[in-house]
Order: sequence, then C-alpha cells, then structure tokens
Amino acid sequence: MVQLTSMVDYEVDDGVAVLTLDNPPVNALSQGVRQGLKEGVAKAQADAAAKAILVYCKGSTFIAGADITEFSRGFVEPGLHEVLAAMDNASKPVIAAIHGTALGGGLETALCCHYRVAVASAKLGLPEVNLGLLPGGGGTQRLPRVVGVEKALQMVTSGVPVSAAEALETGLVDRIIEGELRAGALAFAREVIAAAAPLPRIRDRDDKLQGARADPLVFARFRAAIAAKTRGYLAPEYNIRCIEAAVNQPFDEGMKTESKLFMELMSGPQSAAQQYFFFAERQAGKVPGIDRDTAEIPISRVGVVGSGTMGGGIAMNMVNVGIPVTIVEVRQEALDRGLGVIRRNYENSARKGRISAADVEQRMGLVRGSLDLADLADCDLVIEAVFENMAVKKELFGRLDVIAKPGAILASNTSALDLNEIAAVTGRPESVIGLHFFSPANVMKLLEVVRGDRTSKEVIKTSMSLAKRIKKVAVLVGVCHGFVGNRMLFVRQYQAEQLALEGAPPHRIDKVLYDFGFPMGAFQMSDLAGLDIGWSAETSKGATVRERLCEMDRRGQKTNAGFYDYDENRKPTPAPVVQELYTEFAARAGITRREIADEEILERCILPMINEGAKILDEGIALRASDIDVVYVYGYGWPLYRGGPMHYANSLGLDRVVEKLRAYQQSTGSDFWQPSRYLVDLANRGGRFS
Ligand code: T1G
Repeated sequence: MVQLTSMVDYEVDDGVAVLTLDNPPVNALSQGVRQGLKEGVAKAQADAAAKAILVYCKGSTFIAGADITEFSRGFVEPGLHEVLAAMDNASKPVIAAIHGTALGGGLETALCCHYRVAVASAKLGLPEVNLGLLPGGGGTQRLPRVVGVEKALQMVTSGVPVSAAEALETGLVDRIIEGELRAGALAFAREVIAAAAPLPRIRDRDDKLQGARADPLVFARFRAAIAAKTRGYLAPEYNIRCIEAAVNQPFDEGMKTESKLFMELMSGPQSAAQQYFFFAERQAGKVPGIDRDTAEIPISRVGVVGSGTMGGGIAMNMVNVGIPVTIVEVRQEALDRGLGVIRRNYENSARKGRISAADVEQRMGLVRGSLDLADLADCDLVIEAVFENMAVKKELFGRLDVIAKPGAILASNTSALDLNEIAAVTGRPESVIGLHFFSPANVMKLLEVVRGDRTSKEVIKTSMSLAKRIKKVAVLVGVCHGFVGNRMLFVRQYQAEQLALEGAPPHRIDKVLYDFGFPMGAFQMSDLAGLDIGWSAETSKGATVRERLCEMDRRGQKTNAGFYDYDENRKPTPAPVVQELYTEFAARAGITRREIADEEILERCILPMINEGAKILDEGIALRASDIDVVYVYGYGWPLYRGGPMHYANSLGLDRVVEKLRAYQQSTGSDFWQPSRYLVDLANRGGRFS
C-alpha cells in the first residue's frame, strides 16, 4: 500500500487498483483528495498489475462534495475538472463504491467513473443549490444523460438526494451491494474486467436527452412549477439553464456554460450568504462548556400539558421519532379535540403518501390522553404548552414539581415570559428549561432552547440533543422578554405600526417585506397569528388600532378580517377601515401623515432588528451572531439567500448601519434608534458580526 497523499492510499488488490480516501468527517474533495485521486488514476493507468480502478472511502460516507471551507480560501491545484477528466478518460474501468452520501462533487466524481455500486442505505444527490450554487464538476451535463431531464431538473433544483434503490432504478448506480461494500465492489470490478466490455462514458450518452429536444416546453413548465417556492433565489434558475445547455449544446460546450454560470453564482452575495449559513447552522448546536463528557438524561417518555395547537404539534415531534407521549388536558372535550387534530394531521400525511396508514395507527398508539397530571409521574421530560399567562404557568410548575419524578426535566413552551420566575416556584430550578417551539410545531424547524440562570449543563445538553433527535435546529438563548426571535420581531412590528401611522399603507409595508424575501409582511403575519393574543374584551380600551380591530371582531384570518379582509381562499385584500383607523389615530397623536418611500420602509423595519440583535449579543442572550441568523431563517422566514439579519448587516457594512440608525434618531428625535454600544464599538473597529 502506497500513501499518495495524507488523504489517499493506493494498493492493487488482485488486479484492481484501490484508491482509498480518508478525509474525515465527510471525505470532502479537499486539495489532498484531489491530488491523491489525480496521482492514483495516473499510477493505475501505468500499473500493469491494475486492470481496473476502484474509488473507495473510509469513514461514514463516500465523498460528500467539494470542501466548502476551501471556497472562501480560493482554489488550489489540481482543479476538480482536471481530476475528473483523468477519470473520465481512463482506459481502464473506473468503479465508484458508494456508502453514506455521494453528494455534489462526490456524485460528480462517481459520474466520471464508468460504473457505480452502492450499499442499500446510500444517498446520492446534487445539493449545491442549497449553497446558492450549481454542480460545477459536470453534474448538470452528466446527470440528465443518466436519469433524464425531468429527474435531473428536480434533483438539482431541490437538492434532495435520492435513495440507492431509486438510483438503481434510474441507472445512476449499476448494482446494490449486499454485505461488505469493499469486497462486493471488488467482486463487481473483477466481473467488469472479465467482461472486457467497452467503457461506458456518460458524456457519450444522448438517449435520455431526446425527450426534451422533442418537447422544449419541459423547461417552461418546470420553471412555472417551482416559481413560488424558489422566489428570490438565483441558483435554481441557473441550474435549469445548465440542464437546458446539456440538451441544446454539445457536451464540451455545455460544460463551458456550466462553468460560466457556476462562477457567476460563486462570486455573488446569495451563495456567500448560503455558504455562511451552512456553517452557522452547524455552529448553533455547539455550546461552550458542554461536550461529550457532559452527562445526558435519557428521554424515553414525554409528558405534554395542553393539547391545543402547540401541545399537539409538540407531541407529534416526539411520536414521530418513537417517543411515547402522555398529553394532559383539563377538560375531556378539549382533550378529544386535541387528539382528533393529531390523528387528522397524520391521516392527511398518509393521504399525501408521506406515511402509511399503518404508521398512523402506530403513531397514535404512542399517544396517551389524560385529565390527570399525576399520569406524568413517569415522564423523563414534561413540556407545558398552556395559556401564555405567568400566574397560570407558575401554578402549573408548582404542581408538576411535586408530581414529576426526581431528575425529570420541566420545560416551558413560553414564547416570551421570564423562565427564571417560573423556575423559582419549583424545588428543581436546575431542571427547568425553555423549549420554545414555533407554530406549527410539528413543521417549523427551529427550537429556541432557553437556559435559565440555574439550568444545569446536563439539562441543556439533553435538550440540545433531543432537538437533533426530533429533527429540529436548536439555538441556545438566555432569558429576556421575547428571547431572541420575538424580541427582535417586537421592534420590527413596532416600527411597522409607526410607519402605518405616518402614512404608509399596511399592504405597502407588507409588500416591501415580501419583496425583500419574507414569506409575508408584518400585518399579514399578525393576522395569521391572531390580533387577539393577550387581548380581552373586558380590559380592551380601544387604545390602539389593533385593540379597535379586535373590538370590531376583526381578529385576523380566523375571523376573515383583521388588517386585511380575507375571502374563502384566505386571499387578503387591503381593508379601507384600517386606513381610516390609522388616519384617526395619527390625528389624535398629532402625527402628520406623508408619502414614505419603500427604501425608508425597509430600513425602518430591518435596522431596528439588527440593532436589537447587537444588544442581545452584548447582553449574552445569544452565544454568537450566527445563532441569531439561524433563529431568523428557521423561525421567522428571513430569506436564506440573505443569510440572516446579522449577516445582512455585515453585507451593508456596520458603519453604514450605525450611520443610518443615528440619522433616524436625529430625524425622529427618538432614542428608539439609539445604536447599541456593542454595534458602535464593532463598527468603530471596522469589525463584523462573526
Ligand atoms: N465541505 C467541508 N466541510 C463539510 C462538508 C463539505 N462539503 N460537508 C460537511 N462538512 C463538515 C460540517 O461542517 C461538520 O463540521 C461536519 O462536516 C459534519 O457535518 C463542485 C461546488 C454530508 C449530509 O452540500 O449535507 O460539491 O461542524 O454536521 O449531519 O459541484 O454535512 O463537525 O466542524 O452536517 O452527518 C456539495 C454538505 C458541496 C453536502 C452529513 N455538498 N454536507 O451530515 O454531519 S458543493 C454538500 C452535508 C460542491 C461541486 C460543488 C452534510 C452531510 P463540524 P454535519 P451530518
């Protein structure tokens, strides 16, 4: 065995030259791997003992793509194209042995082999679009030649990998290896040698492109089909153009088109934001001072108090990964309603073919309803999702503290209240934590894990890994009003309200935020959540437009009227009564209404969020700026291609952000705009939110 580079070994095993890659954690195509592959193919070509070449990876996965950490550092020779061309032009059969994931440049490497074999659990895909990119190693030219144009379009614009079984079906792999991969792949290689068949090169194939040549409208149809969900993103369109090039241009011309479009994306702000976010998401799970030596509390049974929208969604997350749940309610009809909603949600998923009918029954079998809190005595974790009222929560935690077994974790789904105050009513504040799910809780990826002043490391670690187990992205935050997400949202909503008073119609404010990339604007969001959160008719004084709307029974989408009027399809239409109310309230407040430009609307909605984010960092409520961005992308619909509010601030330039904040402080005379000292310091030092 010869070590070609620190990441690639070479040995001949009974006629087969085996190139073994070992570049943990995911065998990315780092320089050492590229160099090793290049040298390995050349060596095997010249080695009389080698009749075929096998590309095999150690560790948990085949090549999971180019090394993303190299992107910002600039490429070092040999380039990927040079390496892949050597494989494509080899005169001896080259076989890829795939396990784990063959992604991006990894699948492109496999597509330059003459054959691909895989274990049944393998996944194969081109997820570059998730990084704001496209497959730049020939993937957009070779994939459609194997799986056809429509499948290739779907794979490169969704970034979702296919299973080995589907890959076999579509011809992406030639055999599923049962048993040990290396041995099975070697056996396959020897069959190929024995067959002495002509070497099949994907670049020479054309049959799968004919259909699209005969039906060029396939691209227009596909564009229309994905337009809504890819709104604002550049990469999906660029991927489609590359597949079009594969159909309409000779192979080498198509490769040039792919490289040109790849470089355009790579040098653009969207990919920079999405690459940043790739690492931000992975950073969020790391908590200083908590590591593999920190003990974890086993969670095998969960209790949920409250079977409303949030309680039901939270329970589904646990059941989806096989954790049995006991849901406690106060009244039978509320419990029946809650359990009914869970069953209907699962039945809907079954109707859409996402799960089977047997799965529905299996999951419902893990849900136990109860009217007695005492039934939670055997739970390892109890999560409350009751009415958002401090007195109600404190009373409940006092009772749970008595009922729950020693060591059990007591968690609150509060979205804003003081967790320390809740913990203080128990004798186990070290076991109290906030688990702030986002509605719908069984869908939204984000989980704000709220650490109290006394919450133990073990409880924090347990909560962070439970989040991974239920397929959530957890972000650890400290206690303050609204934690990270809602606290920043409050200032945006406040400014949106101010803008509406000063003359900007709510639907225009919403359009500016929608065009910026949010799924909906501030007022539509309020209508969706319900204008009566924390409102009651008894205490209402009609002191705000929102209160007046509630008094008029315009409580949002649920009453088909709020800031907008809604038709039977929930289509919003601006409501003249809202304009009248803002005009009335402005007059009462002595505010002169005026035309407000879109640019000002955007700045006054976004800049306060950035400033609040800086205050949150200054107070240590968030561990790092990128955590705030993860909260906003996964919890509040911040467009991923803008990276998040803190990354966006960096792209604007912090000195410019401070300048703008000060300008608004000047023009409004309000200290609402006072720049955070943390932000000013960073800007003065020419720094960035890291
Ligand atoms: N480059 C560098 N580091 C990577 C990496 C990559 N491609 N993929 C993962 N890592 C690091 C990651 O940061 C983390 O580090 C550790 O590996 C484990 O990752 C020319 C241009 C493979 C499915 O987009 O989807 O090829 O935090 O926590 O949950 O066309 O990682 O431990 O320090 O995610 O088991 C295309 C990206 C690249 C795949 C494993 N490929 N990776 O998931 O572990 S662009 C991708 C993933 C490209 C070519 C183009 C996942 C995974 P740390 P992890 P996991």
